Amino acid sequence: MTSADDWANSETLTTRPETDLANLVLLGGDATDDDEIELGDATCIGGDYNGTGAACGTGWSDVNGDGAVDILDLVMVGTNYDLEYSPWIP
Ligand SMILES: [Ca+2]
Ligand SMILES: [Ca+2]
Repeated sequence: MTSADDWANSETLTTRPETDLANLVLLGGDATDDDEIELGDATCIGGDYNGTGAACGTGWSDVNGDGAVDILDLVMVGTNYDLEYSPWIP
């Protein structure tokens, strides 16, 4: 429960502090978690096709995280094939 006293020492912020974000790397289709989208990723996904996800080294075959290993995961590999990273640029 709040009261007027709870806000007695409050102050409205007119500016917000800036926050530096770490570099983000977004890789769609890197099932093997080696920062490269290549044949091994497609092989991993193919090996668990119609499954719910399986380890591929330190990666995971369900690359889009929807709980199913299917064509959508392979599409991610195909879309980003031969890429090494995909830096996020705000
Ligand atoms: Ca990979
Ligand atoms: Ca999936």
